[in-house]
Amino acid sequence: MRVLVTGGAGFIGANFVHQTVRERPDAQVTVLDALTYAGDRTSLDPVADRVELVEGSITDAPLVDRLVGEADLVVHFAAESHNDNSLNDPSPFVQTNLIGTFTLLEAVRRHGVRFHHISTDEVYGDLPLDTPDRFTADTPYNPSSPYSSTKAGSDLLVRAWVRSFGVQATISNCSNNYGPYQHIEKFIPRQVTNLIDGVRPRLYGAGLNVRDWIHVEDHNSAVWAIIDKGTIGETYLIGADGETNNLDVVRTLLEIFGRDADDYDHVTDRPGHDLRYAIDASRLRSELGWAPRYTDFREGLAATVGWYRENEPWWRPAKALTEAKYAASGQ
Ligand code: NAD
Ligand code: TDX
Repeated sequence: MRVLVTGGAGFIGANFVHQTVRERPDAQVTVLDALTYAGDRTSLDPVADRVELVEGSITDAPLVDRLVGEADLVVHFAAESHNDNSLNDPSPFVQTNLIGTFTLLEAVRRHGVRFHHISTDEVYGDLPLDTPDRFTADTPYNPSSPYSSTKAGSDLLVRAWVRSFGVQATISNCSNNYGPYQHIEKFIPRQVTNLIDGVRPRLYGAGLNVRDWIHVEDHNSAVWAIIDKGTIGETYLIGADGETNNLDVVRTLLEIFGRDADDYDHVTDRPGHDLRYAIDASRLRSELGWAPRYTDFREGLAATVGWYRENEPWWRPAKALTEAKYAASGQ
């Protein structure tokens, strides 16, 4: 099977390519990635002999048309993915997340190629703290940020292309991922690399916002379950019952590093900061028989800390610039 992975040099996409090469010996993988600040070709070094990397944008219609025409399956991870960046400059979010997804949809429509669209739980907006409510596929869309609104728009494009043109597509909306190869602008790797540098972790506001953490390997095994067994046109929510507030994440990291439990700082909050995300993934479990393997969050975090300790050459070049950008926003 010929698989085209967009955004395969980014965090989740690179882990997906590694998992695919490991577990699907028949897969021929091509990655299309623009290698933005968030893409890193070295993330594919361990599988370089099995993967072709094409440097280019999903908004480049002739390139996309050629690559889609050579594929049996497109798995679409490419996106601008960071909320804080979308608040500073929404423009690339509209280009990549909306125009890029449109460009891919037109190509899979022309060539009749199976498409899986990777999206986020943030399309549903946020939930109150301390309620049992969770997102399901029936929750109305209510995105808060330029990032989540462009992801919501991309999901709606996919749904319309399925209904209007019979495109063979599925969608998944996943909760917050953690694991190896995540850009250090994101919450967990930012605090891990701060702690490696002896710097105190930075919590936005009071630190009580809740995220529903899932290990990236579990996200990607769910994506394969949907590709293998999912129903065309359906939306599947992916989550692993990992609700934790940001303060508890920081406290767990401080404990792993042997630091004092109060060794962190509160910084300026994110404007429009979503309070809580929580996923009801019961459909994925019952209909497709999927289950997560990383069920102990502390263990998964400790392994992730180990990865960042052992792979400093991978993240070090981005650290100073990433922190300078945060410092300019008081974060
Ligand atoms: P990332 O920012 O780490 O990687 C994105 C990749 O896309 C990078 O390699 C980048 O170079 C590439 N890219 C950006 N613009 C491109 C363009 N125009 N053409 C081609 N490639 C381009 O993101 P991630 O965290 O790996 O997220 C991957 C996908 O998963 C995104 O669609 C995101 O919305 C979704 N998602 C992420 C999370 C999470 O917790 N990180 C959770 C749920 C869903
Ligand atoms: O330094 C920080 N301090 C802090 O308290 C940073 C960078 C973040 N935070 C908070 C904000 C959030 O409540 O931590 C939480 C997680 O922040 P991010 O890592 O920026 O993730 P989030 O905004 O929740 O979005 C992530 O999950 C959903 C991904 O970046 C998205 O791509 C995905 O769709």
